[in-house]
Amino acid sequence: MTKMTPQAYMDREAKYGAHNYHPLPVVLERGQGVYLWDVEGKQYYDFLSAYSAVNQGHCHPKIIKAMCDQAQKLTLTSRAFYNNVLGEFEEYVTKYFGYDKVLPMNTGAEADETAIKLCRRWGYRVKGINDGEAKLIVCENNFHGRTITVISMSTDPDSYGGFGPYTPGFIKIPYNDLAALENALKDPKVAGFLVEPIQGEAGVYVPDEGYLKKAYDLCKKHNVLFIADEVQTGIARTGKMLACDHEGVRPDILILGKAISGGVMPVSCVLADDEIMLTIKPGEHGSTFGGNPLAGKVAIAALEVVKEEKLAENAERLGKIFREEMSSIKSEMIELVRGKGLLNAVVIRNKPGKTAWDVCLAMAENGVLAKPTHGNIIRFAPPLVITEEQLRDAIARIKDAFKKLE
Ligand code: IF1
Repeated sequence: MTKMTPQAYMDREAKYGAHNYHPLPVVLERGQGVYLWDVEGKQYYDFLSAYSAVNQGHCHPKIIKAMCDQAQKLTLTSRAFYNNVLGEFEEYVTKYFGYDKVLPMNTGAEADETAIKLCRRWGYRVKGINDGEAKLIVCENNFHGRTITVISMSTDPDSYGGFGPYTPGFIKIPYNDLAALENALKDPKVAGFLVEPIQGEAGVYVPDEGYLKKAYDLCKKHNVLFIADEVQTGIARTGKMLACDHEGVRPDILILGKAISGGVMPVSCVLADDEIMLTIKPGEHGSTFGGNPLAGKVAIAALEVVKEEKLAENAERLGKIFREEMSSIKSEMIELVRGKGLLNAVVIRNKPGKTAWDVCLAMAENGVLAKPTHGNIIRFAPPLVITEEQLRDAIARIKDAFKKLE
């Protein structure tokens, strides 16, 4: 069997797969830690980490072992019956993040949908909003997933365009704008405020220092739930276990996904205290795979790795070095560098032949993988297991890519 060329792999996907992505022309075959290898054996540093799902590094041995051991025993029972793992995961993750209860799902979008349902249900059963009239405040330029209700919150035409009609009940306000939030909170039908502590997809927008805490306090003043979508910013990515931890904010509803499984399989969940969580009764929400035993064991191992390997501390320390080094690059192309921990972005002054895409192609040539968002922003998010030596090697390759394009 002759080896397929990279182009043959890409052509096959184009022929048989939906065209809902435009990937960089790299065909990957293996991953280990911070490294990826393509089908021709070329090695890369992964600076996307599957959009922050692989914080623990590719194929982490402890997580893979947990998966393989459980996979030989029992992978799925559905919630029609009990099993011996779900409770172990529920106890572990609620104590890990400090909440009464957890509702396990699979994807981030499902967890956001679950949070919206919990918030509305709390609005009706606890706050006393008329049934069917609850509203949720969201931020412009948000990204919470791709389902119809979630894109109904979006202000990005690429996300919502051509998919209407949309779910009603969302009030959109500017991000990082406390006056706009205070004004929107005057509406007594508002049940919750859903926010990303850092807007990842929008281009790693870090709000002003104190924004999250003040927003939380305003929500409490108006008996409104503060809901944090930490699907991308959570699990040590920004230098703390949660991005909300930088301001000591404890969300009323916490949404997790991506790296809670170390990128090994889809696992997501919503954490809340009893007053909120118990408003959903048996048979009113769930999913076939939500809380399956395989996911439970994988997530426990993935979360243990975060603490055992001090990934938050590593992200905090190396993130500072990354931003310093990137800010020192003398290049007309670089407009600014921003981020927190190892969630960073470089804004590019796009010119013909010198766009963010061209930079990503040049970096791939140099063995570093990253991808632009919104045309001119390159997000840099390596696995949090990266060492200083590996980071500095990758930075040298990134600098060289910029130099080649000058
Ligand atoms: C794609 C973006 C990132 C998320 C936050 C919920 C979800 C995501 C803060 C939904 C997912 C992924 C989705 C993926 C690319 C990636 C992405 F560019 F789309 F926006 F990371 F920034 N909340 N983000 O970031 O989680 O349902 O995907 O498990 O859709 O292209 P999911």
